[in-house]
Amino acid sequence: MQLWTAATPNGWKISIMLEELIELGVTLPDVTVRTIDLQRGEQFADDFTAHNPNQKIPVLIDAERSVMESCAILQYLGEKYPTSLLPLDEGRWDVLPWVYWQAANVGPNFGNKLSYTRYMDDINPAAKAHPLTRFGTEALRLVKVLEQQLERGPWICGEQFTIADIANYPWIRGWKWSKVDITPYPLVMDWIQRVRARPGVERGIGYGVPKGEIDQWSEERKARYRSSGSSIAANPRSDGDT
Ligand SMILES: N[C@@H](CCC(=O)N[C@@H](CS)C(=O)NCC(=O)O)C(=O)O
Repeated sequence: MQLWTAATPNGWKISIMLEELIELGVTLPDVTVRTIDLQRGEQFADDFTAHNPNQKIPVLIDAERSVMESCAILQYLGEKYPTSLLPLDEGRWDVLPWVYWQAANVGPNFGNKLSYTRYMDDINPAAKAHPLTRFGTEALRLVKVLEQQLERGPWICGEQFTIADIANYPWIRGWKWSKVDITPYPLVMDWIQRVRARPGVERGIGYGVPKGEIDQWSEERKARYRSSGSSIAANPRSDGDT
């Protein structure tokens, strides 16, 4: 099995998943992790595009099958290696809607808020005002929805830690980087600590990041992400032309 990924929220979903499966006693096949250099545009290369026409990480390659979209990969692994991370009976309908919710809402809104907050220095502030308000307001509304959901139990879907927690955590944990102030939401703040305390999560968010920078990036790394973010956020390529 191969995982083509990078040290970003969508990439960490899959590394957390692999490590959580190992925590649950699953014997995985050998997984080769290939780090894709997004700044250099490796996602536009022909070999990458052949596995993911959408030209974004992560991609899972399992023999003849290539799976794109981080949440689809979570479901693929959850179904292939059945554990409490994804019930395969009726209970999957408690979990999958929150995975789709992340893909359709949390990822795009936190991602766009992050882009306008950190990566678009060359756009004049007046032009950024509307998207900043729009994505910031919606990101906060989603955090409020999460706060209400967490009234039902310690994890997003109740008593079990599932792929819904894995899908949402990497984006929500980056609230300071996205400048989405979640501090008025104590259940979300506690949930972040609870997820972070899991050994599988600790190892998963360590993929592609030096040990000392798992929770706090160095200034040099922040600057690197800022510069790669601005070129990636404005990159229209989809023709494999590097
Ligand atoms: N919906 C996709 C989003 C993937 C995505 O946006 N990946 C980013 C990194 S987090 C990427 O590859 N960006 C490179 C680019 O846009 O050129 C998923 O969940 O897999």
